Amino acid sequence: MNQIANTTGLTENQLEFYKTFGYVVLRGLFSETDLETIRKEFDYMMAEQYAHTPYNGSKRHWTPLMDEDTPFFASLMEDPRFLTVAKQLYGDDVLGVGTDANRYTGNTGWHRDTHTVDQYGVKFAFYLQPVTANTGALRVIPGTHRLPDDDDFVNGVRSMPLESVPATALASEPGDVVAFDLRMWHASYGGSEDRHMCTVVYYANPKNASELEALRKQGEGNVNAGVKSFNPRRQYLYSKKWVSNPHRSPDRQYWIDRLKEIGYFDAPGLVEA
Ligand SMILES: O=C(O)CCC(=O)C(=O)O
Repeated sequence: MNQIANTTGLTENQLEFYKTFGYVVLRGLFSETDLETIRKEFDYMMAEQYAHTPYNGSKRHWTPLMDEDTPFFASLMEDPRFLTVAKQLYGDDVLGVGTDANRYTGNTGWHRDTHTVDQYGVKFAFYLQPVTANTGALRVIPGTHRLPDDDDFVNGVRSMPLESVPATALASEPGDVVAFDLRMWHASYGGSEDRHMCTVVYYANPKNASELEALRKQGEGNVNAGVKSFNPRRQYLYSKKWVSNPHRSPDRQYWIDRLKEIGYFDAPGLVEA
């Protein structure tokens, strides 16, 4: 049900599964050749961004990978393997917002990727090492993308040992991609001190005043969660070059115009000064 080989779209069953449970696993989306390129670009950009604090396993490293010095990553938001699926899930006007790379260390606690259910979309996540339930695979609580904002639930989940929360672990091999709704509760347990993980993220286009406001706020949250927490060399999420859309991509131009109109780019530190 939740498996697929190289794809340019989800089947009806997979769509239904995602809508109901909030995730789908896409098996073998990347070829060996893709993975070789991904690893090269990953290593290059991590070294570039963290020359001032080389990785020692004590703190996660994170960096966006959206510019021409990592061309394969830069192409992923427009790659039909992701964009077609994102459009199926959230509509043709879905907004591509980011591609990043991470070196995770140890467990990741239970959380959602949005500050409110009014802000939602899909994260495609792929690990560059095999991960299983007790070695860092993404754990999800199926169906929780449908839960409202609920402090009691937050406190309950976070009051217990991470691994005792009832959840599904999405084991994966390099090349597999896990897609999940940003409102879904997720975590990971038992991962190595240097887990290489990358993401491609799309936001649903806001449909009303509260969704517009939620997306504006998310811009600020993204600066805090990214640039401020991890302190990479580049002190912004989007370069001037990216926003100039050098390849005249119609998809990217639509995203940029809409994100500007919404005020998402107004958050200080989001776009290169
Ligand atoms: O891989 C992990 O440890 C967690 C990933 C995660 O929480 C995320 O991508 O939001």
